[in-house]
Amino acid sequence: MYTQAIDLKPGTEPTAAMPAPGDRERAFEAAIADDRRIEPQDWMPEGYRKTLVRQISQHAHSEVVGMLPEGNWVTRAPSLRRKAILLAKIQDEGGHGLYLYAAAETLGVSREELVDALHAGKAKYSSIFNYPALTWADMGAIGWLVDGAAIMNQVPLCRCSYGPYARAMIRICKEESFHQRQGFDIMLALCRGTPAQKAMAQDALDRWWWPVVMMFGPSDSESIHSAQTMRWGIKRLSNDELRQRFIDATVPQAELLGLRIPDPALRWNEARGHYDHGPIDWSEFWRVIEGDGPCNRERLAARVRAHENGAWVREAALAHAARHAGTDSREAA
Ligand code: FAQ
Repeated sequence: MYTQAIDLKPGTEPTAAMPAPGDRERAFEAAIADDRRIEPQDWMPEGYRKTLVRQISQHAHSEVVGMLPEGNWVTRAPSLRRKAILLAKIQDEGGHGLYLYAAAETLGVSREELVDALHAGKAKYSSIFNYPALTWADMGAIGWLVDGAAIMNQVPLCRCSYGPYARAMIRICKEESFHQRQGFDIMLALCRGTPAQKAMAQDALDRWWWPVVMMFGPSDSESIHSAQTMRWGIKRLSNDELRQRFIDATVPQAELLGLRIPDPALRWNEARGHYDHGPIDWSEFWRVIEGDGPCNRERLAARVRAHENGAWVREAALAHAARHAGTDSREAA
């Protein structure tokens, strides 16, 4: 994973005023045990720092790459109102990327290093954004299901042990909630429309359901990071627990829409108090995250192109900042 390739700044070196090594480890463990927040200036184990850089930057990349499938539909939205809403949603996603890169930077990595890792294909982003958005109904399915899954995963992250990540998640979750509703609203309009529109909504659900179910990550028995991340209070619920919560919440919504979830094994289990679901095709999941999904190459190429095309904006901003810094120092003198 790319965090190994990134030269993380070493943790703050102890000074006379700082606790001795054994004490600082105990202080960290006590903060975790008491459910207190760890802040950037606090001592933290290198593994904790690296795990956060990995997860937060993967999350930031997902938000930014996640703008692409929807970006394709801005010019084809069916009305001015739908277009304005979609534009606002996509802009929110860019904003989420910014908060998250900023949260990652508090851990001693630069945004440039993180973005380079993404463009070099070393850093992951969510598997879900490697699927194509083929019809307008996909804008509904992405909002309803992808944002719905994102909220399920992200609400517990508001209680993450790392302060900057937890605080970023609070605002992100509020915006994701609007995103989920706008998606459901698109689905509702289609399902109340003509038979062709309802069929389009069903087709989108058929194509997005399983990729969304996979989005929560491998099953708990295969999840290499979960045990440690949960012990550190980064993740609060396991991949399978979140997946189950998502399925339980979404089935009644599909019933309300009059749509059929494409899982013949899906049924309510009275004894468990949850829906049982059919087997997940994990070979597809691993293939997609290893770079061989339907749109991996296209998504990465689009991000690299956008970054190259934006070089002049970064250069202009730096030149402007340098000129102002010069003016300020002349004024101070
Ligand atoms: N895609 O041991 P675990 C959104 C990787 S935001 C790709 O279980 P962990 C908003 C994992 O990195 C969506 N890779 O890992 C939006 C690890 O590989 P590594 C993003 C995945 O970290 C909506 C390996 O598999 N949300 O949608 C995926 O404990 C609409 C083993 O897995 C977040 O990032 C996957 N789906 O749990 C935007 C939330 N799943 O790193 C636009 C924060 C697993 O060792 C439109 N992240 N992997 O090489 C998390 O909660 C966790 O990182 C998980 C994975 C749950 C994603």
